[in-house]
Amino acid sequence: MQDAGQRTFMIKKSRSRHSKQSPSSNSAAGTSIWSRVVWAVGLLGVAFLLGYIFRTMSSNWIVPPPGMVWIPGGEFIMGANGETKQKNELPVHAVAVNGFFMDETEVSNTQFQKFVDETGYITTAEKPVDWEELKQQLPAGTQKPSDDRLVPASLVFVVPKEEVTSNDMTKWWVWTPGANWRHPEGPGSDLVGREDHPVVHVSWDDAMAYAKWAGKRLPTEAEWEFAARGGLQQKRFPWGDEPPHDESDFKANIWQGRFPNTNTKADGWERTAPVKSFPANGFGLYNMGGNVWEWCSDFYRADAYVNRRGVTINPKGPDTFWDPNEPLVPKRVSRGGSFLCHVSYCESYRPAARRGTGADTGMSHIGFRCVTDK
Ligand SMILES: [Ca+2]
Ligand SMILES: [Ca+2]
Repeated sequence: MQDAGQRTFMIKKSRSRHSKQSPSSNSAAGTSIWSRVVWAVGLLGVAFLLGYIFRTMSSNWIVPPPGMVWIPGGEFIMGANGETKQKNELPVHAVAVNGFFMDETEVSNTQFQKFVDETGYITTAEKPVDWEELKQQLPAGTQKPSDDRLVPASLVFVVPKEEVTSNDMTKWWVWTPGANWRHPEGPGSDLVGREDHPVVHVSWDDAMAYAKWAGKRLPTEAEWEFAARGGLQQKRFPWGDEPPHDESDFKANIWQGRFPNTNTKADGWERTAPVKSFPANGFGLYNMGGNVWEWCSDFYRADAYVNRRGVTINPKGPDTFWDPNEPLVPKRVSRGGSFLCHVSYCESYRPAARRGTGADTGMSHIGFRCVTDK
C-alpha cells in the first residue's frame, strides 16, 4: 500500500511530468507551424525564381539578327487619326499583323556599299532611261524627249531661287544627270562624312534587290505602319500626339522654316541625318518619321483601304496600282516622310501618312529599311 506521502510524491511527479510535457508539446506544435511557414516561404521563393527565369528566358528567347529589333505584332487601328488626314488614309480600319524583325534604322550608305561591292549591282539611277518603258507611263502621243534627257539621272531637291508656293513640286525637284546614291546632289557631291546616312536615290527595284541579297524583304505597308506606331494606339506621330515645332525639342529630321524656300535647319540637318539620330520610338526604331521616305512592298492604290471589312489580317496590299494623279505610273507605297516635310507641307512623318512613288524612281529623299520573319 502506498502511503499518503508516496501518493503525494507521485502525484507531484506526475504533475511535474505533465507540467514538463506541456511546454514540450507546445514547442513541437510551434516548430511544426514555423516549419510550414518556412516551407511555404521557400516554395514561394522557388516559384518566384522559376517565374523570373521563365520570364527572362521568354524575353530573351527571340534573339534579333544584328541591327534588327523584334516587332511583336498585334492588332491596331490603321489609317488616319487626329486632326490631319488625307483621303488615301481613310477609312480607318482594324488590321492585325504577325510579329517580325525590322531593321532598327534606314539602310545606310555603308550597308548599301557592301551590297554593291559584293554583287556589282547597278542602280536604276545609274542606267540610261529606257524610253520604251517610260512612254508607257505617259499619255499616248507624248513626244520622245531629247537624248540628253534620257541619260542616267535622278531627281534632286534644290531650293528654288525665287519665292514659290508649296504646291508645284516641279519648282524644286530637278532632274539631275549624274545624281545617284554615290552622288546625292549630283556630280561634285559624294558620301564623305555621310557613310552612316541613309542611302538615297534608290528605286523600289533597287531596294528589292538589296533586300534579297540581305536575306530579308521589304515590309508591307501594314507592317510598316504598325512598327512606326511603336506600340502607341492611334497617336498622330511615332512619339505621341504633340506636333513637332520649329524651335526646340526636335523629334525627327524634318523641315523648319517656310517650305520650300527657307530651311532654318534648327534640328541640325538640312538634308539627311545619320540613321541613328533622334530618339527611337517605342519599338527601338529610328527615324520612322522623317529623314528619308521608306519603300514598302505593296502596290500603291489611293483607295487601298476602301473595301476592307472587320479585322484585315496581314494585308499584302492591292493587286494593282492606282494614283488618280498619275494613273499610268506603276507605283509602290512609300512611308514616313523625309527631311523635306513640315507641318505646313506634307506632314508625312505621321505613321498613317502614305504616298505612291513610281517604282523606277529614285529621289534624294527616299530610302528604305528591311524586315524578316521569325
Ligand atoms: Ca532637318
Ligand atoms: Ca524614315
